[in-house]
Amino acid sequence: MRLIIFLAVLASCACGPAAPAGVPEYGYQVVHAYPHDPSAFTQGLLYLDGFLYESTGLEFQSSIRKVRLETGEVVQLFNIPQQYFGEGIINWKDRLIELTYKTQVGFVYDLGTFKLQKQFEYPGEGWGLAQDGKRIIMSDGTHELRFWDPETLKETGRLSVTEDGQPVKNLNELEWIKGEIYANIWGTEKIARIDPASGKVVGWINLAGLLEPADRKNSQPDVLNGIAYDAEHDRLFVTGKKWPKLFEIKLVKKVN
Ligand SMILES: [Ca+2]
Repeated sequence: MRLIIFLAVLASCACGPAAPAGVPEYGYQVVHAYPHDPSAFTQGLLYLDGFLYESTGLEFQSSIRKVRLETGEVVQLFNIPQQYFGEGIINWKDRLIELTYKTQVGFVYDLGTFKLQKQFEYPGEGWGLAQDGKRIIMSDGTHELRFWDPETLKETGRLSVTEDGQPVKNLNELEWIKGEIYANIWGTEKIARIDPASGKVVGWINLAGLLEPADRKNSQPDVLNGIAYDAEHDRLFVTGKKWPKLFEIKLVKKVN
């Protein structure tokens, strides 16, 4: 009888008031794995009209590339001047805009030819770029995102990104997906889903285990870096620095 009462108490606890709702967590399902250049130190990634556009970093190795999704083939490439460490890229109209890491200089290229059109300056470090159709969104490694006018590339505002009132730092590669900002947290296998109005993290995506140990061993890959979204077909792509694969994934909400 005592056991029955104990079980009944347990059951009533399980059915009692819910704990305060935490930030939802998401795992993933791999829809498809595509080849990715294992020498590409990925910094920025976007999808446009059937191709990926990717920027790579490190001094002497930085480039912007147009990549065929299905094969990973680099169909167009521009090596940026050796003294610059390339960072995030984003498209705006017929242009590609790119950041550099610590040199406080950005570049504007012709989207079709990759011809350098101009360079511009901004304060602080440059990490990631995205755009929401009206604004360019920029990360600098802190917990703040900057908004830029896409034509003038001047700052128009900032957003402090928080979880439970605490700053979420190391915001890196960015993507605008269905009204949210996705930001991978540098050095982790996590992507934060951010409300662009409040700056609050509204979801965490955990990509642990996405790149299998065998793939890590063969090509010395680095951290997760690179989020791209095909809005027309609702496809989400992720990869990492020197990863031999680029994945299309679907998010799977975890049940607490
Ligand atoms: Ca991106």
